[in-house]
Amino acid sequence: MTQAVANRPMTELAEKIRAGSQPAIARGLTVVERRSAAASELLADLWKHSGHAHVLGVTGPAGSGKSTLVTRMAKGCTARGSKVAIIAVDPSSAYSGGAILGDRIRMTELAEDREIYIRSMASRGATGGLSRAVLDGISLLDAAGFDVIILETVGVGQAEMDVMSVAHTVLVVSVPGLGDDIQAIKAGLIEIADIHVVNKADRPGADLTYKQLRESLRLAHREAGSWNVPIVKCVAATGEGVAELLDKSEKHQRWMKDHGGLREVERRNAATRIRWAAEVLISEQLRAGDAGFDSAVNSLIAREIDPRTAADHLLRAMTRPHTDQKEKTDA
Ligand SMILES: Nc1nc2c(ncn2[C@@H]2O[C@H](COP(=O)(O)OP(=O)(O)O)[C@@H](O)[C@H]2O)c(=O)[nH]1
Ligand SMILES: [Mg+2]
Repeated sequence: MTQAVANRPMTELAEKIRAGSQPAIARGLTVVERRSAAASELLADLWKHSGHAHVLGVTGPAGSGKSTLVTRMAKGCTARGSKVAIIAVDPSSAYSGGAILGDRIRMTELAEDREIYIRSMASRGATGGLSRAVLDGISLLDAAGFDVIILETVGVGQAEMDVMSVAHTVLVVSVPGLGDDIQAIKAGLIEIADIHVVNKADRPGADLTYKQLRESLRLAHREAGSWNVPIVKCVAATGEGVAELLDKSEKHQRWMKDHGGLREVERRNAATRIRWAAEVLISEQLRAGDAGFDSAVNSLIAREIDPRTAADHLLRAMTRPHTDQKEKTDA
C-alpha cells in the first residue's frame, strides 16, 4: 500500500480530498503521518484551499472525559449544521479502543454520522514529527471542507503544546476530586484556556473545582479588553452542559474574529510552518554528504570549532547566491 500511495500523483489525491472523499482523506492523512516527500507535495496542493475551518483544541488530564466530551460536541456541532472532523492526539485514544469504542451506542451514533470524521494520531517517532503531522492533518481536513476540526490532546509535553497553539479556541478540561489542586494549574494549562470545562459535574466536588478555577482566573493577570474566560460545568456522559459549551465556543469564535485573534493564530501558525519547512530544507542539504559538511565534522571532532559556529559557516556557504541548488532528495 505504501508504494501505491507514494506513486500516485498527489495532485489527484488532493482533488479527491477536496471533494470530501473519506477514503482519500484517510489515505492523505496516512501520507502526512509518514512525513515523506509526498506529504510536502500533497500539502503544497492543499494549502491554498485551507484556512476556513475553526479549530477547537480540547486538552486536560487522561481520564477527564475529553473523548466523551468531544463526541458530544461533535454531534452538537453537526446538529447546528457544521461538518466536523476529530483528531485525537493520544496514544490511548478512546476512539481507537478505549472508552468510546467500548460504549457501543455512542460509537455507533458517531459511525453513522457521515458528517463526522474521526482519526487518531499517535506519536510513534520523534516528538516534532507528531506535531507536524497533526498540523498538516488539520490543513488537509480544512481543505477537505470540514467547518470544525476538534483536536483532543492530553495536556502534557511540548508536542501537545505545539498542537494546541494552532487551535482558535482552547478548552481545558478539569474534573472534581483529583486532589486539592486544580489539574489545569498543575499542568500549566490555565493560561492557554479560552474556556474552562469542569467535566464530571455529576460527581461530588464539582462546585469546589469551579470555585478554585474562578479564583485562579480572578488572580491571573488579564489585559484590558481581553477575552473573559468562562467556566462551564458539564456532564459529558449525559450531554448536560454541552449546548452551553458550544454556545461559549461560538461566542469565542466571534470574539476572536472581531478582535483580530483569528489573524493572530494564523500568523503564529504560518510562522511555525515556515520555520519547520526551513528546518527540513536545511537538514536535507546538510546530510547530502558534501565536502564542506564532512570537513566541518572533522573540525568539530578536532575541537577546532564549536557546533554553532560550524553550523553558521555551513549555512552561510549554503545561502551564497552562486551556490548551485542541490537536487531535492526524498526523505
Ligand atoms: N461520572 C462521569 N463520568 C464520565 C463523564 N464523562 C466521561 N466519563 C467517564 O470517564 C472515563 C474517561 O472518559 P474519556 O472520555 O475516555 O476520557 P479522556 O481520557 O479524557 O478522553 C470514561 O469511563 C467515561 O465514561 C461524566 O461527565 N461523568
Ligand atoms: Mg481520550
